[in-house]
Amino acid sequence: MGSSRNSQRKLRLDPDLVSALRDARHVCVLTGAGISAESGVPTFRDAQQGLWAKYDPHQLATPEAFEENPELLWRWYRWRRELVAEANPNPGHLALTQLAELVPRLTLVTQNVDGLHQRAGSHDVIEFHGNLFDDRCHAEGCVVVHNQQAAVPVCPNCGANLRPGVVWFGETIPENVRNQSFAAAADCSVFLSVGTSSLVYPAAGLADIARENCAIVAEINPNPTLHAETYDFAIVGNAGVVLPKLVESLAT
Ligand code: BJW
Repeated sequence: MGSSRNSQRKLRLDPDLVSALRDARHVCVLTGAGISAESGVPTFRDAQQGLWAKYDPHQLATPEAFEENPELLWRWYRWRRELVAEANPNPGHLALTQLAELVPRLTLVTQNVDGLHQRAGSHDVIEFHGNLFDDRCHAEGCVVVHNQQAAVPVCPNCGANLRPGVVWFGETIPENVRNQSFAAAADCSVFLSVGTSSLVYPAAGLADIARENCAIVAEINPNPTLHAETYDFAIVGNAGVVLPKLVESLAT
């Protein structure tokens, strides 16, 4: 694991980040698919497995793809539901629950739809891109509980196709979710960007909001992103290793 504070502060990285966290009034954490990688959930931009290797997730995760071939999308999402149901939270998820106990305030915003933060014990998680296990009416947007086994389930209220309760490309982030996340990024004193490629907006813009409001921004990722140079810290390593170490340093 290595790390680098912008410009000259390379060698004093971790102690500086630990003391920033120690002094923090409000920590905002944005997580992406990388934090669940160590639970065995493939990241969004990894090569997909098996049957799905031939599909580009960018092309599948759109309302247009669903409207063109809802059965294909349901097969993709059912496969992912099964995969996530068999996965367990890892030390990265668990460390964030501990971090929440060690700082005055922590807001956890996740782009992940897998629910692993909640299963690890995190509370009030803001699910920026929805939840894999919700079913929503594609026409009206309401979440529906049902026990249909059909290849493409339908809304019991209006007969439109049901779809997974996630946010696809070209769809807007629910207003309350967006507002809460933007407010937390603007208010926090430390912002941690964990396991995300920071390619997808508006989530990727949260770190910029934090920086514009004078927060210390740190990235944790084994592969530094294009944004890393502009952040205060870029810790190169797996979330499941770095986050427990950060928490351990903070607690001692
Ligand atoms: C590890 C690790 C380990 C590995 N430890 N790390 C402004 C500029 C440009 C474009 C836009 C813009 N505003 C809006 C857009 C359009 C679009 C967009 O951003 N496109 C870009 C691709 C350019 N955004 C939208 O459409 C959004 N809607 C919107 O903005 O509405 C207003 C609007 C509408 C229309 C036009 C314009 C504006 C909605 C975005 C919805 C994204 N949805 C998805 C799918 C969810 C459902 C599903 O799961 O199927 O969300 S896409 C996918 O990407 C998923 C993820 O949450 C999201 C982010 O991916 P993430 O988490 O970063 O994963 P990866 O795989 O990319 O990266 C993993 C990282 O982990 C890597 O860096 C690894 O190195 C790292 N890693 N092991 C730590 N052990």
